[in-house]
Amino acid sequence: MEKILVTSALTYANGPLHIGHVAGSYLNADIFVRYNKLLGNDVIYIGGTDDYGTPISIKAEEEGVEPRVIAERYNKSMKKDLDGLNIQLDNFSGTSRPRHIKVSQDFFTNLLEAGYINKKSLNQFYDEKHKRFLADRYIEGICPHCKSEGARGDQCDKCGKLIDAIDLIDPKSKISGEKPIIKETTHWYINLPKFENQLREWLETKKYWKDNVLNFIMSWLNEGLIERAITRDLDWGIPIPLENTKGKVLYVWFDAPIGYISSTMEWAERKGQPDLWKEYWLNSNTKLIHFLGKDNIPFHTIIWPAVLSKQKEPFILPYDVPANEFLNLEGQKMSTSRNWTVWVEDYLKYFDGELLRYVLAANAPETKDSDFTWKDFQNKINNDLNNVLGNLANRTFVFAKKYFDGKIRKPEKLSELSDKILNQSYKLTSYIGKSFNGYQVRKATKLVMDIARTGNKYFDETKPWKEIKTNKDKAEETLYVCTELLRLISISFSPIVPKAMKKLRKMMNLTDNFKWDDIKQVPENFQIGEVSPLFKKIEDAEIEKQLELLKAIQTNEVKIMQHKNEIEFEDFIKLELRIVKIVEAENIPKSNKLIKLRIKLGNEERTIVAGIKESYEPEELIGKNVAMLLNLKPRKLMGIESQGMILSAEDEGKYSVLIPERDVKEGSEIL
Ligand code: B3M
Ligand code: ZN
Repeated sequence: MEKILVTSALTYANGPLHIGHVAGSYLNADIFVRYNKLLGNDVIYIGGTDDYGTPISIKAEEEGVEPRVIAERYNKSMKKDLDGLNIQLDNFSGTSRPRHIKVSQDFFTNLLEAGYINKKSLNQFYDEKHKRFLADRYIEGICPHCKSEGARGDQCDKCGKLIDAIDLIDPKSKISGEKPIIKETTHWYINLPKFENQLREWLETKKYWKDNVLNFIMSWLNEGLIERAITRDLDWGIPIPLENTKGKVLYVWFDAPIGYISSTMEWAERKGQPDLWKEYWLNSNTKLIHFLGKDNIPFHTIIWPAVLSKQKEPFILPYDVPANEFLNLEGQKMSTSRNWTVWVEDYLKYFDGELLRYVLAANAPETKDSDFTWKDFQNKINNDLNNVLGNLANRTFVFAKKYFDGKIRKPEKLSELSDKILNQSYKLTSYIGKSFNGYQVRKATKLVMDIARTGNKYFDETKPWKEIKTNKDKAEETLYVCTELLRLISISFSPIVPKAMKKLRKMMNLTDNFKWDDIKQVPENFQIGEVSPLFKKIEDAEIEKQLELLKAIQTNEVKIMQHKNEIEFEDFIKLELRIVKIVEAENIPKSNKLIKLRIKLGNEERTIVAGIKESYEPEELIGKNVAMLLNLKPRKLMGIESQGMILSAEDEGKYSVLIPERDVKEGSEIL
């Protein structure tokens, strides 16, 4: 029995899950895990969200909420979407949880004490207007390596190279859009050159890694390793565990992989065996396998092993890093900011998760980028799952029910053809196993379909509908062979479409509790149970609808509404909402957004600063009864203390204050 620790890259919690995430690092991991569980290996599957870093804080600023709110929201929604796709992680954590913070700080301290971190002063881009250093995604420019536009301060999407922000050509602040100035700051660097020999030696033992991964690493090493900053000047992040370092946090890529460990700790704790994580992470027999997209390669194969190797405890290093290439959508690069993707949440409103699992497996971007198109989705479901596999099951079972009452015996002696077909298929299942083991789900998918195709051809050739009239045993033989093929499929296809295979097994009265080795347990007879179609075809109209939605979202006809975290009723009643009368209103000089209001309720008056100047002239507001939040902590805006907030609806930047539908007394409570 092998011990295997599988991880999926921790997804940034700055938006919901989309099919690019699924194809990049989740589905392939889930399939691998399911296969290994069938083999009886001791495998745990760990993941979670990457909660820090500029993707999350930028999103939070856009929404005007705390980054934690964003991180928690998407952590929850991703977990739900993964469940919807039957991707079963043993633990799904998030890096903003307290345990992770502590573990990450210890990792930093250990590395520092071991002498692999240097503190240095350096020049960095600084947004003068917003008085902030511009880390990572807060700055964009032209890539110094490949000269393509839109490179970010941490990495270039085009060539995948890591970037030192200061090297960006023609840099612009993401916050103000302006050219930043250069200012001195201090950061802590990991001394990668000092790891070079060690890393080269270690990588020598990794000749079995995928070519795309090895090529990437070698080009990196050959360019020479340099020291890399592992801290940032940001508010959102893990504070570095040193005195007098306020405002300095760990670089998100330093703490993120540590999330695999803290998530495993969380898992162990949930199981009531808090030390269980050590049996994986501190056990040289464990195979640590990181599933990820290609842009994450350098962090997992250079920096991460370096960091792991200098801890006080003997952590294992990655055994394999099967990185996938990218998935495009309808021939174009996926882009979440342009909404050019398929969100899992939306997908699940229309189709079963199993179907996506199949299509993404059949089309996995394993060795090169691949393309998801809705037309291809339909073709694969209709042709492969329905016409090939579903058809084999249906014709075999229906026939068996009709003429044999569902009871199919193994013939005393198989014909040469039947023998050949079965042997071939047993062999194919062992290739399928090898493909799973080698992270080749595309190939595994094709081989399963080959078995089903062979079955259909054999059915056609042996013509049981003819034989039944003259030679009933011959017909029964065909049914036996086809049912046996379906049994093989129900095991070997189950890592890819577990739910459908469960259904298939149920029709054959086979248990859910099976192992890969059961492939060899050839049954003497089958008893077919209730028969129903295994899959359903997808109509053209369903596909057209998806294409329309995709277009509509792009052209902004339909806005994807991103909902906030659920709250308790108790949270709601904490808000004191009332109707108040506006008695005075005046523009605030020098501000193009703010109006100063005086409001009255009963004998009480308050001052409010409201950001509605672009939508109202002050005079229009006087005398209106409007909705207000009273118990918001007072805030100073343009030097004026605002004692509450007027509620208004926003529509494309225009505000409309909320007015009760009938006349109500000022002070009336809003419930
Ligand atoms: N969050 C990048 C990504 O989502 C990053 C992965 C972290 S893995 C430790 O692609
Ligand atoms: Zn580049």
